[in-house]
Amino acid sequence: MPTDVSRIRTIAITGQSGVGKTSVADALVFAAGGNNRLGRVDDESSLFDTEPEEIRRRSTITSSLHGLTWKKNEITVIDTPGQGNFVLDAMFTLRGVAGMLLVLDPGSPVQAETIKVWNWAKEEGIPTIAVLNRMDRPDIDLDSCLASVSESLETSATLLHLPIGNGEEFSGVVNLLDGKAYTYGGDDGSFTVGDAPADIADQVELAKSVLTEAAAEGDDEILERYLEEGELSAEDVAKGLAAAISFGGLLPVLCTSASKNIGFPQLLDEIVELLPAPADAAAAKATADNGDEVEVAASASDPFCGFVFKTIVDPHAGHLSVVRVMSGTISGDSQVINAATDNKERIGHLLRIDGKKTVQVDSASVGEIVAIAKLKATHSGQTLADPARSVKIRPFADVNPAISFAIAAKKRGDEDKATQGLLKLAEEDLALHVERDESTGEILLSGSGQLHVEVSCERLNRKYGVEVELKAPKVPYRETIRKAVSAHGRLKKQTGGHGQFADCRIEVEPLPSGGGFEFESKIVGGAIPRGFIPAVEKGVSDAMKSGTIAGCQVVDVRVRLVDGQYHDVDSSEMAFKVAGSMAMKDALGQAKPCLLEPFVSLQVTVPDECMGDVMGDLNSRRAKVEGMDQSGHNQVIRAKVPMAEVLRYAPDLTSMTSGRGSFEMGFSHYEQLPEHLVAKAVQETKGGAAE
Ligand SMILES: Nc1nc2c(ncn2[C@@H]2O[C@H](COP(=O)(O)OP(=O)(O)O)[C@@H](O)[C@H]2O)c(=O)[nH]1
Ligand SMILES: [Mg+2]
Repeated sequence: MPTDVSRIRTIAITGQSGVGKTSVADALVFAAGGNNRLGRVDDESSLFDTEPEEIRRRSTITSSLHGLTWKKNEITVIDTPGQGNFVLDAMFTLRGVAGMLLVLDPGSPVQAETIKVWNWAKEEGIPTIAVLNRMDRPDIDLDSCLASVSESLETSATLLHLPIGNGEEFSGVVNLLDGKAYTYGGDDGSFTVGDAPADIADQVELAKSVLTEAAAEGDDEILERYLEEGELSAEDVAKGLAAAISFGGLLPVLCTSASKNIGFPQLLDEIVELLPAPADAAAAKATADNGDEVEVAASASDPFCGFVFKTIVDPHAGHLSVVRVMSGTISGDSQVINAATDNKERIGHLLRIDGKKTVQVDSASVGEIVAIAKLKATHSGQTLADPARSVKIRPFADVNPAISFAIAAKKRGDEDKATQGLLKLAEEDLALHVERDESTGEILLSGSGQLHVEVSCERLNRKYGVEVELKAPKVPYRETIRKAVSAHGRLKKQTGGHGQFADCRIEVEPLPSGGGFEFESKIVGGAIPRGFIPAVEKGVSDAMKSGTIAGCQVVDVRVRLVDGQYHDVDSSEMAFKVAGSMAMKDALGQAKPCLLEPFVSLQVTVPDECMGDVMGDLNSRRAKVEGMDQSGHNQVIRAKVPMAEVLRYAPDLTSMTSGRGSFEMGFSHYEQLPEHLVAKAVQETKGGAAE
């Protein structure tokens, strides 16, 4: 039986670290009868935190999915990481869902990661319900908690359910919309439904009027009615609420305690009530084959289109592409097109993912999330489509890594295995980048922070059996010259039979920055036969691979071959290559060589109050600040900074701004390295990595 599309809900559970997201996810599955005991992160029985790296840290690292059925609705919940190093995974997850549960902790102030996910959800137009979890904490001041959430998230955080009992006494909730009280006896999840306790009647009235007013503000027509009549029908309240939630003007707040197992059936009811079925979600932006911007409506009768928002690579189970069906239906044993590459892909098994388990399904319809096994040429962020309508859903935005390390395999000869394993991890983890730096020859592993890169190495070892060490990457210094010179290279060897002879004279001069390498021949009258001239050029460029100061690539040089000699028998391409190389080495020695260092363009976004610290710090890093712009409560600083000074910028910015700053960085240009830093750079370059 295909699922009724109005009964599908797909929900990302987000929020900063430690608020109880994973515990809430487990409690939802338990409340729906999807698990016969309540999974708990603390005793390693969570259905969501199952990877050894997560269990060891008691902290989610990658998103994980589980399906559940609630009153005939098929709900998929996706638990996401909240820790700053991993929170980007929540951003990708939001492209797979139609609703979000933002988990908050009444005892800990809103941090940067919560603000980030909230803003992402608003950008994506994903309606959100907040869950105030950990309501069993002692001494909760609910009013100031809601006020501070409202201020931090620039919305109106409004109770939809009022808690019964404070702290240890927290024992249930009153639904302000229908006035019913849900009271729990113990922590087995059982509850009774009745009237609100008399001693909180005033509180209920007050909270109800706050809610009504907030709902009225969601819709102009309803607001008018409210102002005229002073009250609203239940229907109007529901309509106003839905409108206010849809644009983020109101954040409805429910109360739970995951450890006491209170409030989850009521939360499930509200998920169904307030969060949209994917078929009600806004049409997705896409590009047609001819480049036109089009929209893909969540329609069951249109051809199939699916967005791959997650990839799972398991050394045993293989490659799973997790797809949100954007339109139509997909069935096993069918054929689709990868719209990003135009490759055909054969669909074999379709799977539903429940934590670590998978269950085979026959088909998936619009709005559902389904995993497709063994699509080797399809990656996260790509679109699969019916060949009849090949459209590309807006891909993921590129992620700029914040920190890079050079890796070295602990066991010699394991380099290749390490690189292959890391590339597989990067398929699952879009914030992880693996590349070879051509100028230093190092394999660079880049990610969102040191912890992210370290955890990735742990996973590499566990999943692919390779141990690697992390080192600060070498700065790719270069060399150039500052003076025009003439130089000479001559090879003359007589060994037994026929010998080796070549002779060349060159003139070498500096080119402006970015000029690269130019070579021209001024040979006239056949002083060197034409056929040998490319060999001279090859010799010259070989010599430039290793400069005289630190052995770095030499750049920004023009070389003219002006004269030479050859011998009918003893000259060869090899001999001229050697002579060219000798001439260039001679030139580099005399031409006042110097070291060049790479600069990056850096754009830092920080709250106004952190501006002074961040600017002072940038100055100490030899930054050249180019400008500052105001953006809301933030300042955006643009600067050019030596790469050597910002190899570890991410953790420093995090600590200067308590996690509220962010930055983007990209290569800019090369400049001469100041004299007083040359010795250190030479030592780092010649004697292994920095530090
Ligand atoms: N007291 C209390 N502790 C909770 C509650 N929910 C979760 N925790 C605990 O908070 C810690 C972090 O929970 P977890 O679900 O991993 O948080 P996450 O980082 O947001 O996923 C764990 O030790 C949980 O047992 C709650 O409602 N009350
Ligand atoms: Mg978690």
